[in-house]
Amino acid sequence: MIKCEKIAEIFSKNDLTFFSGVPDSTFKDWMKFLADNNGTKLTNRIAVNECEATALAAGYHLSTGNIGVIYMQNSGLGKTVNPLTSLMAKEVYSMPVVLMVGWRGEPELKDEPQHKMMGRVMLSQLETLEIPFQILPDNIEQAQQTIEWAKTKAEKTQYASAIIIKKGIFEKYETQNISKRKYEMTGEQAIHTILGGLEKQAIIVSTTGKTSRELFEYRKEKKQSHEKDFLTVGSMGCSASIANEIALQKPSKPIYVFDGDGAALMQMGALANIGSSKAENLTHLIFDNGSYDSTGGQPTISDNIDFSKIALGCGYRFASQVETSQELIQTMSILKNEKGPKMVVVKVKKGSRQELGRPTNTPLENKRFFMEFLNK
Ligand SMILES: Cc1ncc(C[n+]2csc(CCOP(=O)(O)OP(=O)(O)O)c2C)c(N)n1
Repeated sequence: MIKCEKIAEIFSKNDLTFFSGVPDSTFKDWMKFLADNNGTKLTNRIAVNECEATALAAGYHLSTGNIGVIYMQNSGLGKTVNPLTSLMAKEVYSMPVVLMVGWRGEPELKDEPQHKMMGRVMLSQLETLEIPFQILPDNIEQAQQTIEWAKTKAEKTQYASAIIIKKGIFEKYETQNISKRKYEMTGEQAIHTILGGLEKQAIIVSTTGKTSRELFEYRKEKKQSHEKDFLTVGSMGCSASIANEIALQKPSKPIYVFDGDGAALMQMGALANIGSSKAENLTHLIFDNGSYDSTGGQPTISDNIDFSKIALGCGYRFASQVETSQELIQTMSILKNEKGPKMVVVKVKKGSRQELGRPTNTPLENKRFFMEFLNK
């Protein structure tokens, strides 16, 4: 395993001091280290999505002449394709950048279904994009060579090179700067409070990560079936759009989105479409824990923005923010008399149960039962 401090030194020595991206659990300790800053000269700009991170690296290069590093889970590689091919490519502005890509779904290793395909095609996708890559070795001397290689390659080609990060490479790092956000409920408590008062027919589309896992566990614990829930196990940021179209297609059914702040930020443009399409039966709940909890609790920028004002500005008919269970119960009851699209931002604590399970149904089973229920 590699110590985060050592890797930071190597990056610094190579003038790779600008980092931007969306977190991944394969390098969560490195992310925690970056977030703390630790007196290093490294800048960490957590981006709302990987496309934005690439654009930030372009802005960094234009203003300093230096090379930025963009980090991502391989699920985010697709989001970089447009700026890589139409901004950074040699035929266009020819800009150097180093990608740090977390390898989820590595063939032969156990991983969740949403990572399998990307894990299988990732290396050939990099080849198609003409991006040379090396896998970060699990030893500091060789890791140093890989980082130097990536920097030199990007410099020489004035385009991208990539370092692939396998699971378990970084040594454990404990966050020093503990979040000072204090809210009454956890995300799971808020989910339980809401589910206790929803209509029997309510349909839920939940976001990737812990929210879907908590929803699944709730149903299991209450011995309820899972047919009313569509668990978006991947496709971060897409749940609200999936739910919006379902709401438009099924106007007589109450449709709820269980979203995360990171996911809502990732595809914030979707709010404009939801607001414009005016589905009266759509309620968008954002469990705002100020972090990417599912990938290690790295901070999001949600505390700087007001989702409910943005929703109203986009045309939602109702939007509110709550911080306590009492406010949540009151708001959920007021909501019933309001027309959608509606949004409730639920400010919650960071963190979840250690022993939180994962859905035991396959995505295909989830889809089949959900479609049967939706079309009954
Ligand atoms: C395009 C893309 N980038 C990154 C990820 C990795 N990822 C999975 S869940 C998650 C965090 C989601 O944060 P949020 O929506 O705030 O929900 P929370 O985890 O806090 O419950 C991230 C970054 C991903 N799945 N897809």
